[in-house]
Amino acid sequence: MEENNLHYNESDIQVLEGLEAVRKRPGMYIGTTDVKGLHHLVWEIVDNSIDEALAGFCNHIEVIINKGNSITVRDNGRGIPTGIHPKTGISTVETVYTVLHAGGKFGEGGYKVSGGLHGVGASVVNALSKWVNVTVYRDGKIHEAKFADGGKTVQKLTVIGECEENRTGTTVSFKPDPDIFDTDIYDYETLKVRIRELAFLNKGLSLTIRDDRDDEDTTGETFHYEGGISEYVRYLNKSKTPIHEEIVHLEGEEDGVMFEVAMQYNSGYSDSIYSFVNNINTHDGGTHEEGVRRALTRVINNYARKSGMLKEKDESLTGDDVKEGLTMIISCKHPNPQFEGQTKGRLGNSEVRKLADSVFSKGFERFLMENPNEAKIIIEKTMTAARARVAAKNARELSRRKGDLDVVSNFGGKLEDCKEKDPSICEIFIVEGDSAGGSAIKGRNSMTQAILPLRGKILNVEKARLDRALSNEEIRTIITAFGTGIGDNFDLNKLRYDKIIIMTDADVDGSHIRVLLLTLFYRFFRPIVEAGHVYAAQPPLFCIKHGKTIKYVLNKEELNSYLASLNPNTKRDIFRMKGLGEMDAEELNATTMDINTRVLRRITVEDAIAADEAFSLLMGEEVEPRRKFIEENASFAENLDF
Ligand code: 1YM
Repeated sequence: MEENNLHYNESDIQVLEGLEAVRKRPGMYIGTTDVKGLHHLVWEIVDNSIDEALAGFCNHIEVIINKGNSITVRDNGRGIPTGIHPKTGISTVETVYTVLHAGGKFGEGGYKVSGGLHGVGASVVNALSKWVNVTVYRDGKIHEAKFADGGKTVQKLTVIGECEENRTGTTVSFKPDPDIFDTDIYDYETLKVRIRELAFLNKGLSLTIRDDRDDEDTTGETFHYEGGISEYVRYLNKSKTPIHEEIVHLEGEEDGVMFEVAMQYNSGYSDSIYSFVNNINTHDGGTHEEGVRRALTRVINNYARKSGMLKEKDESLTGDDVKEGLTMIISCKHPNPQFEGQTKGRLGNSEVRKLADSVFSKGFERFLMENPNEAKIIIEKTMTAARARVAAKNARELSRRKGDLDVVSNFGGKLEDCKEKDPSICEIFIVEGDSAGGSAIKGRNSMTQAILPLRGKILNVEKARLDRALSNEEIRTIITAFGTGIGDNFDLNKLRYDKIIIMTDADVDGSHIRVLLLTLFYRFFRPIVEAGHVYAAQPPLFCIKHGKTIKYVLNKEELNSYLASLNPNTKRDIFRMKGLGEMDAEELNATTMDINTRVLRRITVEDAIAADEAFSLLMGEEVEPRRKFIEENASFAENLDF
């Protein structure tokens, strides 16, 4: 046996040259030699087990990170064939592990549907490893082959023992070559996420992952989903609120192409649509996705019209309307997939478009017919999306006609923070406009007062469309500044300021911005409002000077009562105050910022609710009040970035 290994013949030399090519240009075969490439090796081996599972011979795959960051992959399939391969004259196991591109079809029947980014296989892993051991359980025997230093055979396939007649499978262990890879440390979480995904995508298959690097005795985690991609959809909707119980699951097959889709709507506004071909994520979509999207829009429109929910005069629902709040997994298994695009992330096979369309439309039509209650909920959801879209468009056009475009500009929030870190003495002023922002920065106490100037006034706080609101730079700046996080991660204890002070002009535009901010706070930071941290600065309308006294008052009533309190013979000057933007730093400080002279009004939850209601009206069902509101508040409506 030992002797055998030292004899190289003609074909051995060819093989070594092949593997040497892989070592010279590893990037060509596995993409990168960073941490991503390191993990890629695992998937190349796992892919062979997945193929065996898809062929119907394997139902359990195990991945173990061993001490020293070597990997073991084990399956209970038929075991790689152990006989002599007719073309190479060496065992099939050795052929698979040493001949480049030999991972494809050897045996009869069954097609390779899985496959990594580069469609390479076991021989590439061998070429890039310090050592590889392959053990095959087959025909009651345990066979073993060993390779080292970039794929050189150090032990030809040898029977090393016996096993039960019915025990079959393949176990492969390998240690990536540290000379090739930038890092040799495997990340459990990375492997686990993909293992779980593979379990979702291949129903009935059990996949186990275990980390043996520390001394603790772990059993690892096993993923197994009888429901396949339906359970994937349920998993993705776990932290959301589904609007119908049953997950729609449709599948079909034609000419060896398998197509499957699972979907469920939730009450949210964003969509999560993921598609896969042969277990690979097609992040740029392709024909399978196109077929489904087309069919979804068509079937929903047909049903909505037939059921009378959508009237003759109503516009058809768009592709965007029907995917609001939709969680969907599309999975296609294809014997000969054509991947297109820069990153090969799009399926190009044109016949799949028709298959996807027909499987989806037939199945989904039937689902709607058989589940009228769920159908109604789904159609209503898409019609609400359509109404929101139309309302937003109308609001824009209406104010555009009124020539109110000048107020449209971009925020670009830049926080001027305070130096003090103790939240209990810090305050943040959210200031309307750049010039007021500039004066506020000059006039502030920089130890305890932070300034966030808002440029223009586009704020996206469209009802609960959280993901879109988060794309607004201003809102992100506000979230960052507050420090509390939002949604599930919200933590009031992390609030970085004791007072959040909205500083806007005492005019119509100022009050609009205040409404927008309050709505934002009410929806995303309600506990901050409830705890009484939010204030509105009250810039004075009048200034009275008499002798050495300067007195600011908020309104006419206060002015009158103050004047009445003075000696009628006192000589006094009364000034009407300018807007925030026209005050210099000193004036701004004296009137609205200095804690000794300013007037703040604490915002109550009721104030915030009132602001929110103004929004709801705009987004609401009732057409007439909404039209009136938009007309009366054109510039306000225009400032909403729907
Ligand atoms: C831990 C890695 O490689 N399992 C595996 C691989 C093969 C088979 C079974 C298999 C395939 C076929 C017939 C066939 C492979 N065989 C080949 C080749 N696990 C792992 N399990 N019998 C067994 O495709 O017809 C390549 S991979 F080429 F030898 F058939």
